[in-house]
Amino acid sequence: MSNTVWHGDASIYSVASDEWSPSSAFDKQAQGYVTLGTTNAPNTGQSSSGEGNVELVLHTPCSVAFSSYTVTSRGDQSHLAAAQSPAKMGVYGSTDGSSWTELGSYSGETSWGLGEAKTFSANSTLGLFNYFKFDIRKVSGSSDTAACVSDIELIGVVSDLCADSASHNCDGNATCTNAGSSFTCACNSGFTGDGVSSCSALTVIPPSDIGRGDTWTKDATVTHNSIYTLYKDYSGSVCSGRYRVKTNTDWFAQTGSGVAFSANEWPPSGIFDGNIATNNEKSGFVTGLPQPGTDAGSDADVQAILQTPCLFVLHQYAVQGRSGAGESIQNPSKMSVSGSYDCSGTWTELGSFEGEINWVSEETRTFRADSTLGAFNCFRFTAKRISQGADSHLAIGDIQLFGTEETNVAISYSDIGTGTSWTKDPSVTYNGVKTVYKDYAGSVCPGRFRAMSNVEWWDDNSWYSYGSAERPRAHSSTTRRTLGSAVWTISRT
Ligand SMILES: [Ca+2]
Ligand SMILES: [Ca+2]
Repeated sequence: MSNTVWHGDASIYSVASDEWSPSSAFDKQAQGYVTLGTTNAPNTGQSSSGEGNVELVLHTPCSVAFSSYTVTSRGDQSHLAAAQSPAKMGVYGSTDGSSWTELGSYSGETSWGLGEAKTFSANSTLGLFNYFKFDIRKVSGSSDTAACVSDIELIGVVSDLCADSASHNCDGNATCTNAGSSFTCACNSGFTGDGVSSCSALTVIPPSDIGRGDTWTKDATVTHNSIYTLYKDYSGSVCSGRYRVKTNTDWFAQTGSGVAFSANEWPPSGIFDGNIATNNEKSGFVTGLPQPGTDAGSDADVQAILQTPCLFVLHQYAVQGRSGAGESIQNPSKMSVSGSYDCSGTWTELGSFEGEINWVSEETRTFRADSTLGAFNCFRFTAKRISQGADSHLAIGDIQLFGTEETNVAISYSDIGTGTSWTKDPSVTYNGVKTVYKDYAGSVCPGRFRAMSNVEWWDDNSWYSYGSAERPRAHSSTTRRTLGSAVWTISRT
């Protein structure tokens, strides 16, 4: 990476063979890194009084302590090697890419030949690092010009704690990342936890066996933006019930709600069917009209809404592109996901991504959602850009939701005590009638339960106790005595 635009950078979608990108400084090849002229100011020559700031940064998967480094000038044109090579440079190390420790520097190197390699020393005692910054402050020529290096080589020792499971304590379902003299652990996609003591598997919805997009039922009685919806009933053990998908946009080869799917239809039910989106299988979604690319002036608003039969806390979501290398440009590069209750009222944004380009066929990318925002049963995925510059159809091959199902809890206790064991409490009234309470110490919703009514009950003979006759004469003995058997089912709203 670099803080300065480089020579020949023509496209964000690919690196040209003659491009002088930062990666060319670390490839052991003659092709090097060149900044884009003097348009980015800092490529200061010897005759200038100031200093430049061209940063060339390398992030390494292993941790490194290096004692020397070799800088090689460009090898194609001697007058450019003499003018553009770094005359003054600072070298820094970091474990996070933001906090830097100076490891070495040189200055006054104004004489560079064609493809000349010069070796400088660095302080290897300052520790292990994963980020290395080479800050070019002066170029070798007199005038301000582009800065160029053909290659930079680090010579030192390498530490890779993550290479051996005996040297780190990450969970088996976590990924280890070297960080200086230590390492970090993060649970893999589909798992949640601290990465060390636990990474527990998240629930996936819709379940992978819910059925391909063309097995869902078109339903003209429920519409979204005047477009019919599609549903599928699932009876498995995970989040069972009716799943419904809604979109606000016509899709490719769309047929009517009373008509069978066409051969090359791309319905929104294909987004949530767990099947790879392939031609003629109705297993993915493609819009009928072109949608904005990354070069467009404004975003699209292509909605794919999944209504789920259970309340679900979303931790992650996996987006899969459609099958076919040429079609991958249709995959979303920008998307957000929001949650709501019953697809009505307020939508809460749970996550988003942007700049996701260069998809390969059938690739899956997983993104994090904010699981602290609560449980929802409607999830709206809004696709805003496709993954190429120009407009084209937008495709979503599949989306899987990773999270936890929120189960309903019954507030119904056989051990709370019969109604006559509750305490009468004239200090708390309801419509002028005293109430009765019971302190419950069970595991679900422990604390004080209070029962109340707006009318006096049968045979209430004392404020202080229940009389033996305090029972309904004209009704079954359970009607009024067993206050503790009232049953409510609560769910989160
Ligand atoms: Ca090179
Ligand atoms: Ca699919």
